[in-house]
Amino acid sequence: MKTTWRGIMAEYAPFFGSPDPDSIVTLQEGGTPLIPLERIAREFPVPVSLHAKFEGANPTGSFKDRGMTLAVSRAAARGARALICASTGNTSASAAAYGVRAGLRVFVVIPDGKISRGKLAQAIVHRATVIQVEGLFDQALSIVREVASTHPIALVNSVNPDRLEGQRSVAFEIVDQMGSAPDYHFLPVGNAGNITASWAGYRAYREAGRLSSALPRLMGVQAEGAAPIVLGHVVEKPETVASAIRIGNPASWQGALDAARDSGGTIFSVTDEEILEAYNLLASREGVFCEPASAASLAGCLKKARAGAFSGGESIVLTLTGHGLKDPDAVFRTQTSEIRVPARKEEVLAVLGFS
Ligand code: AN7
Repeated sequence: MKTTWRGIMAEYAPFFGSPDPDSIVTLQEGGTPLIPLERIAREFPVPVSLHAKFEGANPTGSFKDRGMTLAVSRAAARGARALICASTGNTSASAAAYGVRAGLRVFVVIPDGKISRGKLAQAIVHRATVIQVEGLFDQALSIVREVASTHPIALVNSVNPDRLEGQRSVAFEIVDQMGSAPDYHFLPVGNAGNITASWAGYRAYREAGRLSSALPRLMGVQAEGAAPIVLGHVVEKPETVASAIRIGNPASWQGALDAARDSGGTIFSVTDEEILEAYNLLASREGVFCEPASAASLAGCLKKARAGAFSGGESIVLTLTGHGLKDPDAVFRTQTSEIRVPARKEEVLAVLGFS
């Protein structure tokens, strides 16, 4: 058989303590495409090189798989029988898949009625026990943290350091794909684990001698209605169309601030309208379908471009954190669907403009 991508723990083994291959629980996550966005780049006021790291191409459709392979492998090796997480959807989908692969029971605690249907379907199909709490993600997270600290069940939220350790791999791959780090790396910020991990990844790669160019500026983008880090205080009632990042009290708050400060980047917010504009632009101009939260990265980049932040020639990477199929309702909420005609060739030709 041809050599295939073996998943991040095998591909970047020295960065993960060179694990015994038999101990790895993997769905061959990572190895995701770095897609040029030339049509969108042409709209920028100055020429830039723009790429999307399409994390929707991971096995469960989001970047969470990078951390889950580590967290579940190590939990299983320690003899865990069950996993628990709180989630806005993607973590639960990933935990459910990796958990079942390791033969563990999985419990997911989600905010009532607010997670997208695709993600809920994943948790259900992998036989996780889904517990909806009548409250927000932040409440769900504090409940599972308490439960896991006092009961024999492994917590696989990003407060588990194994998760962030695995999520560093996105930076390794970007450097390998580009041959250097980009000047700017934009990504959505919810619980703030991913920006913390991406920054740690670039630094680890440089310390290991695998990145000789400068480190990128990390540009974290929150949704305006769920922007605690930007505001500098907890948001009691976060609201945004981007349900994945509807989080009012991020666990890795300090990590995000450090990443932005130490890299010379920033954390700022965009409106839901800007998120949806970017979401539609990616799908309709580039053929790239990501979920709304993911498009916050492009929305933020466009906002900076329009404000004159780039002088020309910069290389920019956007993390598109999750696949658009996670949340198909987001499409139908804003766009009309099919054209209906009687089942005759003439009717179809008329729509094609050939009559
Ligand atoms: C598509 O699944 O928090 O800032 O519980 O699903 O690392 O939290 C998801 C977060 C961005 C934010 N994009 O990343 C969960 C959860 C998508 C996401 C984020 C999430 P972090």
